[in-house]
Amino acid sequence: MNGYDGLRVTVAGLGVSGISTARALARLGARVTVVDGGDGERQRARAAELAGEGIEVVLGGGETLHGNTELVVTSPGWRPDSPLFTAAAAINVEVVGDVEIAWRLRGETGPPWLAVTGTNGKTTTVRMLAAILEAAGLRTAAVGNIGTPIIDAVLADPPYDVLAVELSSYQLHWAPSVRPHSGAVLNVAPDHLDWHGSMKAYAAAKGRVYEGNRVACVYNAADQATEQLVTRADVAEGCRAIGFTLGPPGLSELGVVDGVLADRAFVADRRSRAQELATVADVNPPAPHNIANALAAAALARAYGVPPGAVRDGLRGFSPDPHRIEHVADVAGVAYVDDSKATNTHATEASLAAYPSIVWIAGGLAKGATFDDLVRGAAARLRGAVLIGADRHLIAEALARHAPDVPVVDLERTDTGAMAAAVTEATRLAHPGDTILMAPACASMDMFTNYNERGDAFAAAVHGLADGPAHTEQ
Ligand code: UMA
Repeated sequence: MNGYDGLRVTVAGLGVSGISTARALARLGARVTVVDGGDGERQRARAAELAGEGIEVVLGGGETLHGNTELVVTSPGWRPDSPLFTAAAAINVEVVGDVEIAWRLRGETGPPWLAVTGTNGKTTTVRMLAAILEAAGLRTAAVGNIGTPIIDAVLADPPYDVLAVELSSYQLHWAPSVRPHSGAVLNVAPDHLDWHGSMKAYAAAKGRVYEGNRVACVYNAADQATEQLVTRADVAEGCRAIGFTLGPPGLSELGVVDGVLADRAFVADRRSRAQELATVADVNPPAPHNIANALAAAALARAYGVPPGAVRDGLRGFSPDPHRIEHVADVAGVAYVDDSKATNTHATEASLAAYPSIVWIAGGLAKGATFDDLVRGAAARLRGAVLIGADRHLIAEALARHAPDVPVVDLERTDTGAMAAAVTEATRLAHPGDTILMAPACASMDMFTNYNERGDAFAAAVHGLADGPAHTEQ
């Protein structure tokens, strides 16, 4: 007998997390209905599969609450003001996310969670963390927002020793009782403001990763907002605040000294000594933001008791995901760089800062962001800009205000050839020695399935250039 047997549950969303939640709760005896606003081929195929497992699916709806629901489990992408949740609140039905269900099922009794959130770098950090834990001989997985549903991970048989968990602000918003072993906020910059309603609400959601931490709250010494979130968190007795810095580490910090990643937090004689963990050259690529990711991953691993040698071996064996400041090709003296993963201004700022003369391909879904600071900071390095996607006018307006002399090509088309056209236009603007940087500062879903597809389209267009003239017909 468990708390879900016979419970009438509505699962909002037939995506990665909704399917995992529906299956897990149905197996526990819950009477599950999945609702989804979509009614496409993909959803119908999934619905048929779940129907075979006794799970009801309602497509093309999801605004009204299904009969006698006692609990709503939402997928992270659903906005908190969705009519379904208003309907649930009106009759006092609880709404939580799949991460909350994972915690309720096995949080206290299953593998400890080493949890990472932040505006940028969390996927890389979680992957680095998993690599380090594996190098220490532990059975682990990188789960959560990274794409592997966390319910599946907590129920895995045989069980994991420890989990490297990526949590988005959406997931944290819907997960009030999660209490990680240790947590890290890498940075906090404006993103997803349309979803959360305000910067304050967004930061507060991120801060939840520190709630109930038992060993370490890991923060970024260069980002005060992360440290403030630690001070506001309610943590277990004895839990320590651990900073990471690109400079020499102070007491209870991890940092960098003479090209060495050094730990002054998890060594007994830390008042007088630092422990070498790895060298900067062990981090791939050794760019500053990535060294910060490595330090955060190392801090969480050390909080879990991983020895220094495993930190080094894990980092050495780690290779980054595609679409993160990825050099695609050089054509006629121009470098083409894919940073499709830069879905917000904070990430784009880091990649624009890395090149002296840039033709910038940008645009997509702005998610409530403004672009003035970004454009003002990069104006002197812009050779030109090519704008794509639904909210490109917002970037065009910022360029007109802060970089009026920079030539801008405004691409109206949104068909499958649009990225090739953008690459062609950018190539026209570029001079030898320039970098054509696709770092959109926006989400991709107006034109692509996800940022991977957007990056692949860019790379295909660049390779098309190298082979001959790019496809430009309308
Ligand atoms: N849907 C509705 N109505 C809505 C919103 C969505 O019916 O108002 C339906 C869609 O038709 C779709 C389903 O809900 O069928 C999708 O749900 P979802 O958007 O929550 O996506 P999932 O497939 O469940 O994936 C989610 C995360 N997605 C989001 O947070 C948007 C994935 O993170 C995550 O990997 C997965 O759970 C497993 O945990 C992706 C992401 O973009 C990578 N995250 C954002 C980010 O990293 O910036 C937060």
